[in-house]
Amino acid sequence: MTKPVLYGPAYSTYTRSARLVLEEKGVDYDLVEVEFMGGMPAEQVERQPFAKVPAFEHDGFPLYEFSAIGRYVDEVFDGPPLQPDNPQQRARMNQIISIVDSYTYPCTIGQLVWQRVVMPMLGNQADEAVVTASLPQVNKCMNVIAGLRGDNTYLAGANVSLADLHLAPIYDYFQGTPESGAILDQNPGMREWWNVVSARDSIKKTAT
Ligand SMILES: N[C@@H](CCC(=O)N[C@@H](CS)C(=O)NCC(=O)O)C(=O)O
Repeated sequence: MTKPVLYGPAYSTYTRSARLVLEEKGVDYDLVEVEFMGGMPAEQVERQPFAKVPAFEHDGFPLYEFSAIGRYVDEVFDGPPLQPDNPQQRARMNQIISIVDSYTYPCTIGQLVWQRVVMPMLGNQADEAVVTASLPQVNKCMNVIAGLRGDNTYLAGANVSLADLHLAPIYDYFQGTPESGAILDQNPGMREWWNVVSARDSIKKTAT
């Protein structure tokens, strides 16, 4: 088998999630940096027609969408399984992945982190109205995910799964915002989860 290639910038949460999967599986891969702040480069739009990162290729097989990449890597490569065998735990993992895609990423990264981290980096001021508007939904997402995790070590059981690797890069940016403290005080389960997840080598190796 040839070495897989991942196209995307290390700072992107979805790219980092795919890297986390590859690292957890112990797969050797190449990361081709794609800078999109000035507009998505044409060659990336050829790989990903919706003009997003990441894109992935393995053995001549091109693939995009993190959920598909994560499952493919888990199923094709040796290494510890990242999807539970138990149908209920697997359903919980899939449910959390869907919650992260549909509800958590848009308010947490698209609104809060974008205004607090990206806008100042680009020399712009944060739009405080967008920050304020994002907080109830961010709080709801953290609350719902903490509730679904319950007493488990990881989000879908005793072992790390694709759900943890999907949320971790988003959470990592989120915890750097001043607004995270009050939200996490209300949802201590998320801090407990992060203490376990952030100790993993994959997280340390992919930190930017
Ligand atoms: N559904 C896509 C979402 C990927 C995504 O939203 N990536 C962000 C970066 S983390 C992106 O490409 N943003 C660029 C833009 O929207 O212009 C996936 O699962 O791969």
